[in-house]
Amino acid sequence: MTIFDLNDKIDTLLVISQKNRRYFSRFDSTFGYLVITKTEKIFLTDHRYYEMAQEVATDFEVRVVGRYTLQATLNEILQRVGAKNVGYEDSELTVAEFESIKKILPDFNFVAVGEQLAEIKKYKQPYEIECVCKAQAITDKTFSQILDCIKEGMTEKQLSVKLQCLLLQNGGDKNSFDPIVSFGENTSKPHAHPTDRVLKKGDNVLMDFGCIVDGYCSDMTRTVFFGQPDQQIKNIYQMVLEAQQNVLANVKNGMACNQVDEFARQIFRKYGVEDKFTHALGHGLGVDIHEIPSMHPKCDVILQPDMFVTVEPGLYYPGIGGVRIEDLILIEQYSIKNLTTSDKNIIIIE
Ligand SMILES: [Mn+2]
Repeated sequence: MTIFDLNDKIDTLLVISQKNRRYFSRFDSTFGYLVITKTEKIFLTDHRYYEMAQEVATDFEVRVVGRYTLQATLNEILQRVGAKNVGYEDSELTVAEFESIKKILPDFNFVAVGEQLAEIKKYKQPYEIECVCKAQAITDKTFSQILDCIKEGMTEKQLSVKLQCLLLQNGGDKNSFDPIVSFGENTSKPHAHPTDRVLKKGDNVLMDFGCIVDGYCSDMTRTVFFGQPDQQIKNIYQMVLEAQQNVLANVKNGMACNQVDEFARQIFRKYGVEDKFTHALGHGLGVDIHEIPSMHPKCDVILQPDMFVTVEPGLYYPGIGGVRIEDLILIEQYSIKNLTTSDKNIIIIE
């Protein structure tokens, strides 16, 4: 499936954003333009990237362009390929960027294709699946190593740095997002920023982290206990685990996201704690850490083979703490593949 199958109004796609340039060409650069038609693929970039782009973006004709020659070169190429209706990334460009593009390319009609691009990116190619699997394997390995690094008196920030070092040492190219690391009462904030809060016996420790390998993200969350937890937070953990297991046992190809979300919510409803699950069940990922679909009660996107989604129920009690457990799954025709292999039974670090 290509963009031209999803939008028959356009004859050419102009890619400007770094993420989508990376997506289509597999080459990461801070400056460049892709011109894609049904038969031609051209990568314009400057001298800093020219040689590398030729090596990596092998199915593109790579051409050098400077900031001062951009207008003339883009016009010349678009005319040569016979462009009339040019698809552009309305969901990636700023208003100013789009205005400036229209100004330097006045002879072409621009058509917004952001939604169709997201639709294409939703289904992963074998190469993309391989990258995400590698990234998640590194993330699981990092989790197994971080448990030995959790020590009394360390701060959330220090644990976050340790996580990031391990992700890189294990082969990650960089973080897929700033890790969320929180202790004790701070774990009730689902997206807590690490602070100088010091780890004490009896705290729970929430870690949500991932890395990028060859442009593709991983994502996982585990909540562990430092010393014996009190019964209340242990109960919270068991409810979250039951909700996640109910999803993993039932999710399959062909289901709507809101149906899948309901598998978690029905467990929480049974215990009367539904109001403590305050976010969506999960999300797609790929070159971005959050891609479509978002699995929430109003999302009717159907899960289909070659889509990734995270499954991350959580319960949050302000002043007390929270628990989230997140796995990353790949939808396959007759089953699902859970990429996250780390243990989910209660882990108590003594
Ligand atoms: Mn996530």
